[in-house]
Amino acid sequence: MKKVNLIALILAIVAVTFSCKNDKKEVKNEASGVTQNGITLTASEMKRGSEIFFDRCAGCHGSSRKGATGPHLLPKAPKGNNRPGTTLLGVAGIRVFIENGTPAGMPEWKGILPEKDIEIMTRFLQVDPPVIPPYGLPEITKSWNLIIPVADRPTKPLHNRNINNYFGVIMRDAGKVAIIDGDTKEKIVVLKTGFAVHILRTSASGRYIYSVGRDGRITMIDTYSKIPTIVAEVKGGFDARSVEVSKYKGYEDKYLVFGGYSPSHIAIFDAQTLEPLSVTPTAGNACDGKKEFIEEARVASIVASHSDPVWICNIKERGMVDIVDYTDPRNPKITEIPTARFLHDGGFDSTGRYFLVAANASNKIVVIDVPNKKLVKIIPTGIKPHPGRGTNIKNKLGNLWITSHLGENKLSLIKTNPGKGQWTVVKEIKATGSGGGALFVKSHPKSKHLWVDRTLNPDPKLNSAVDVFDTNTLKLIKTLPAPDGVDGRAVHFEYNQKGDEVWVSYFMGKKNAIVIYNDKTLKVKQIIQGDWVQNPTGKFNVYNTTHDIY
Ligand code: DHE
Repeated sequence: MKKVNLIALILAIVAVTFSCKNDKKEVKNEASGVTQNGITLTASEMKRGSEIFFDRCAGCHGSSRKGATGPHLLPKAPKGNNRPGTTLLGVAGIRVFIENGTPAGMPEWKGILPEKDIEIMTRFLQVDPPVIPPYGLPEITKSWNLIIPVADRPTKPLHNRNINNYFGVIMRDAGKVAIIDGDTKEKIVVLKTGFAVHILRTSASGRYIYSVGRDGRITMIDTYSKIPTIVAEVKGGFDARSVEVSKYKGYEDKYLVFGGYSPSHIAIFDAQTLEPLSVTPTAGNACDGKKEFIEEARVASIVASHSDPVWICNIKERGMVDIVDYTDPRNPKITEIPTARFLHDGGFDSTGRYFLVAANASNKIVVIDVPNKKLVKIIPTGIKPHPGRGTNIKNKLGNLWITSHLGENKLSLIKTNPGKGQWTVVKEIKATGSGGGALFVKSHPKSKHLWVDRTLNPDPKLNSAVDVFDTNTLKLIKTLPAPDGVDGRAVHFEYNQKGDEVWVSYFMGKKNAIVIYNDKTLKVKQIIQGDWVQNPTGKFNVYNTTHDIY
């Protein structure tokens, strides 16, 4: 954050502390809008405020604004919370936070959100959040749209392309997914998939690509048709970040699981048609045994075991790892493992037996033994670990799973194979410059390189570059700035099927791109740009996603 912004922020905090805002609570909910504590929003401003909040804020502050990774944003502080209510901040105080971000990791929204939206948010955050209507199995079923029934789909690919090297690339703000042929680098198609798509996952056979967006919409894409085609859609909730499929032998391409942020629930679908099968709410007690009941218990990352018919679903605010047995998908059996708060993202070790997930409010990584449904260890690493799915490398220290950190400049390397040091941080390394902001790390079993981004670092020099380390020496080999003709923030990596190319996205700039590097020479191989490349974020190679290669 710039120095002048920091001063503005401190002034705002001082102003808040001494502010004596009118805190009369005369709530007047009208069909036409809301008036509360002297603040008025029209119905359309409430609608726009809710949209912006779900898109930009709910991820960190919670769908009901009670706080998660970020603080609560309620007019009055909830019981036991010492952060002031937003009415104390007032319009000017809220504006300072939105425009400048915070050193704790909140981005600066000035220049990203239009001025009109910022103004609406300064008022929206001072009235009670809109009530979230019920959304269960009947509502999900109503939203289900089977566009092409299974019987009408091809039985084999209607083209000669190599589906295993297809890349699904998210064009975040456009709500689209581009399918790119990784062999020829041609854009095959750009499909409209839903508002602010977040991740893609592929079916166990690799035939289908599923997307999930911040609007809770799941879209199913068939890669066997001549041009990849949307064959089914369903809305699993109002807000979501995760989707996964059954990968255990005998269950390939059978079931799909959806992790709801709002409502907080696990929903299971038929993976061939997206017909909804069951919904299990995730509200419950917190992991630390204090009998604190948590209503907003959002489902963060989900992975599918290859060795058992289970999904591992991470219940963020409760700090519970839920092992979901999908053999009876209408009545899934769930084993809950108490761990640490707030669970976010994670992935498998190189054997696929252990799952490692970030508990970002505790600055720890949790290790789960999947076949035995047991907690192995909770490992302190650094401020706000953010591994994505993490990545696995091997050198003289052993088999290592790596996480980056949002809150500090640190990569923690955890030994995963048996022997001295197993499940401890055996090495820490630093990327270039200072500060955190790293979101993703990536390597490949065939590569000698470890790639790291700094997407949320406030320094444009750092957030537009990527660092590459040698996996043997663990020394930084090169910092690669954005190539000529490309700008924006570098985010997320994906290898191609062969493991000799690395694809990096550049988003939130004027010249967004997907940059393809030769992993051996670290030279740019190709830059993909065009009108259709709109804020590209996650990239998912079919083979690597299907086989959990990272
Ligand atoms: Fe993500 C993964 C949640 C912000 C890009 N993101 C995930 C996962 C979760 C999550 C729970 C793990 C899914 C899984 O493995 O099943 N992300 C959230 C948030 O709550 C948060 C912090 C705020 C929000 O409002 O969404 C957030 N994420 C972002 C971004 O700002 C990113 C950079 C761009 C965007 O989409 O807005 C972003 N998240 C990604 C990507 C993945 C991801 C590319 C998949 C990584 C992978 O390799 O699997």
